[in-house]
Amino acid sequence: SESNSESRGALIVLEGLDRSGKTSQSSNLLKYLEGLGHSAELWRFPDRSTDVGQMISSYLTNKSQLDDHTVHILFSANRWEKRSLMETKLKSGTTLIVDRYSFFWGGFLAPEDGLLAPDLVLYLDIQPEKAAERAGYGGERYEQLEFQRKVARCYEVLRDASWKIIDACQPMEDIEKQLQEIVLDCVTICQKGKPLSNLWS
Ligand code: 2DT
Repeated sequence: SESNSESRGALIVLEGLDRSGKTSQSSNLLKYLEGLGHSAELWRFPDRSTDVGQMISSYLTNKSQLDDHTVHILFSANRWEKRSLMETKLKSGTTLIVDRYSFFWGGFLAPEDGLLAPDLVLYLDIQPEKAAERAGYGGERYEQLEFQRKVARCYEVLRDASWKIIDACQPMEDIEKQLQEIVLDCVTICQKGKPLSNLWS
């Protein structure tokens, strides 16, 4: 269709264990793209500002108890809440740098079917033991070595050949440079009109 050749922003996702450096590198990337004159925004999931996001947040901070399946569906619902805004932003030419998206833990469940597929997934690769040595796991429910080990195994199952795996134990500036190069390629391809697609389709 005609819209397939329209310029748009890129959907760029950073994944990795807690303390792998996603949040710092996401904001570096935002500054980098803005510095080049691109329209870009930083998003993160869970987005704790929505109603569903607040339920997730109170679960993560141990203020409420929820069954695992319920939590997974809430994480998914939280992405659905933002789907149409996401599409609008991308189509209006804004690149989204997303600090975690659909791949963490239960990301292969049926409720994810139909969410927008990232143009790029950057995986900041770190051993759970190394991540745990870094300052301050924040004390949330999932920020424990045993759980992070399970998450690392989940990522191994979920990730495919299209993911860019970055060694998260390199000096920060080196990581930053590698990310910039890959992201700029992706943004350029999307500007040229790469069609949007859905996850798992
Ligand atoms: P932050 O510390 O980045 O706010 O993440 N999580 C996240 C899931 O279990 N499923 C999901 O789909 C997403 C997006 C990972 C808070 C925690 O939420 C977890 C860490």
